[in-house]
Amino acid sequence: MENRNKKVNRVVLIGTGAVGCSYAYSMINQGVAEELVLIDVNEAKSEGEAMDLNHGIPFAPSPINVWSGSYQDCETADLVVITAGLAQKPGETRLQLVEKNTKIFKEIVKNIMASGFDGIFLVATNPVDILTYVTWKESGLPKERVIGSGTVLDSARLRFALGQHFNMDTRNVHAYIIGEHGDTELPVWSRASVGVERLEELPAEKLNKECLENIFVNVRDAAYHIIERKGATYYGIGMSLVRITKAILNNENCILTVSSYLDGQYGQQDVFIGVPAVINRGGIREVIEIDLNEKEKQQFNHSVTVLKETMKPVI
Ligand code: 6V0
Repeated sequence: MENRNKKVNRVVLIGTGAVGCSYAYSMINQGVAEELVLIDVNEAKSEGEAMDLNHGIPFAPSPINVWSGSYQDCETADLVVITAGLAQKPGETRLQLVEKNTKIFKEIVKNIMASGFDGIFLVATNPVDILTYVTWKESGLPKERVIGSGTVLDSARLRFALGQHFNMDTRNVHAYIIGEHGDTELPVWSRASVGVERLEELPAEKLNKECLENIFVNVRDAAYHIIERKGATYYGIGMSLVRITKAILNNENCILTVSSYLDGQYGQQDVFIGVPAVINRGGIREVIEIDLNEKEKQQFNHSVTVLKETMKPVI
């Protein structure tokens, strides 16, 4: 009789490329959901990935059903994660992908909604802020239930870099990157802290402005550096997506810099962009408005302008 009324958590993953599979692999290793459905336009690929992943399940922390499915499986899904589409080629910006991936997304979201899906969307495909907007528009779901990975990965990269600089556990580093997941993103130094010390109050011998700027530029350009070396980035984003998934399915009410719809916050309207938001089982509970300094405000507004300009031809 135990668990008679317990509903299992079902996650459907669309796109079993490098990012999708890194996500699936981390999901299994972290024991996050009970069901994981894999869908790809290349069916043989999603079938092969499901078979391979299943052979690791005896070593997973908890049981999980993984199979290669169809859009019909989205009907009862709690969460649909989209990592399908084209990736950046060396030297290509995320924004240059916009037209091709918007077309792919319109088709994918139509198929998902035709199943009767009524859960939460999590989008990772680039340019992520724009494709999150496309997903929201095409799905007709409430804005709270459409989430982009935003700058969660960028904030993780920043925390890692600061952790290295101070030789401190990244979990004790609090620092946010906000804005477009891309070239116009910005660090919110005014709110960053390591342990109990605010970064801005540290003496210059511990951290000077030039050093901070170098750390940020390396974080902002990390994808280019990785793509130059190995062709793509996927482990970091895979784990970032699992972090967001856990926040949703476990009703965590935790703060992550996801791509969220702005409806007046930060003085902006009608755009999805990376900002700190509280995430729980309902999706985005609330967007947190940081009191930015003048320079940060200008940079953030510039980021919004660039996104809106890029979006115009496809929306
Ligand atoms: P990949 O390895 O080429 O995988 C893409 C997958 O999508 C392939 O398996 C395709 O068959 C599949 N696909 C294409 N069209 C469709 C369709 N219509 N329906 C279903 N499946 C389809 O790319 P990779 O996994 O490396 O990257 C995926 C996306 O993630 C790209 O847009 C990247 O730019 C983006 N990233 C986003 C990051 C973030 O922080 N948000 C980080 C890294 C990559």
